[in-house]
Amino acid sequence: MSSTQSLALFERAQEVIPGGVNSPVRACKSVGASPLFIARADGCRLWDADGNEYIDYVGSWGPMVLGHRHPEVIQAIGRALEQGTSFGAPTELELELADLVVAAVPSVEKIRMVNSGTEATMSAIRLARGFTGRDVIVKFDGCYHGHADTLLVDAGSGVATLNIPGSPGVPEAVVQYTLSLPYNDIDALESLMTRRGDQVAAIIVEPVAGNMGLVPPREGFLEALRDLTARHGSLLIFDEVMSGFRVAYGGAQERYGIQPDLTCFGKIIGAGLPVGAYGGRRDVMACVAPEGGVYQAGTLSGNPLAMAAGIAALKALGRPGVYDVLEARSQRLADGLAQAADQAGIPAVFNRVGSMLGMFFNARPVSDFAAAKTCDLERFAAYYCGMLAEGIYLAPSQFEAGFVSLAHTEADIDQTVAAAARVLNSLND
Ligand code: HOZ
Repeated sequence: MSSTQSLALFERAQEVIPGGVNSPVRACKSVGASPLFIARADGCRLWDADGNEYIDYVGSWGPMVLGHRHPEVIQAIGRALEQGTSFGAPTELELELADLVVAAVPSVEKIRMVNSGTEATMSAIRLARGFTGRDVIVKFDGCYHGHADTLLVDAGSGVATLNIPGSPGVPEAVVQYTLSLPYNDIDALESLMTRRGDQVAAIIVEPVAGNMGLVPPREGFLEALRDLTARHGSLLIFDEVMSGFRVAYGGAQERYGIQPDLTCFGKIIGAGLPVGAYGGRRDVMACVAPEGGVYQAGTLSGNPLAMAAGIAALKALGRPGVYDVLEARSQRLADGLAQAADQAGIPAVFNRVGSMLGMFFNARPVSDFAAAKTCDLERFAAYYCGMLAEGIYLAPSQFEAGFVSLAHTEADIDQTVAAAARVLNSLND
């Protein structure tokens, strides 16, 4: 496979873009590779600038639940485009998308559209502080809630990939109120809430953690979060940027039967266009300006192209049977990969919730960030490069999740498993 064009573009990009990329993990540094420049995508496939074809399990980091270029999404964007690209004024489209989310997610009574997951979590934190009059925020090690200053503490995703604790440029004073606990550790949570519960504005959590690889919530963890926040008058914020409309139509909160006070959404509700949103209890959302005093604004919020794409995607995802198909295809992939690793004699852990997957080169279960960090990252890098050479496009970091879409057929899954078997066997040589 030649990568001449991608390499040349990366050379040029490094001259004018920091690290040659607009988001750090894309640089592929931790797997010792160079990024592919993508020319186009269709269904579950991508083509790079050199014309090489790949089966895609990144799906633009999650939003492509329907696959790339879903016809209804493309048509909806086309129709919206004819009317104009941005008005900075209310539209019927944003109302329609809000109605769809409110109908799908019972804990969300009102919703505010923004432009990214980062903006959604940042705004939800401000709202929680404004509503409760408290300052302390609790998060979990290895969860990533975007790059707002307050939340860049022991974060996953790119921060974990680069193996840094936080970021220069974030003043100590800004994160003094952010406390981070081990994911899935109910004892640590209870102990903290007993000591400081009356100072905690909110606990924010990825109900299915997808930024330290894929780590499911252990039984009772989300229930404990709900119970402790309610008992101490703190808000529970679910960051469903990845899991919303992904692990079930109503997200992780539907799958696990837990109602948070606030929920953050991201790219999925815009079918991959730049969208985010935060929503929740009516009394809490009433504090958002102009209804209340907690300020948050944005010219591109509720952008008509993004709203149109999101409406089409949510309507398609709401059809009967969609999540059964996703579940079955994802199960087939996870089982196939586990069997391939087993036959190759390579210790590996496969975590899966719906169509979100994580593969760790580790003999022991991975249920938190500490465990994810003990995995064999060199082996992951070799696996990543081997799979890429086989035409399988994975996230270039063990601290990211993989995503199956409706466009992945059983034949695509079987092709992937066969490739993985060859690569895993070669890792043993
Ligand atoms: N941190 C993002 C996913 N967890 C990756 C963003 C990107 O590179 O597009």
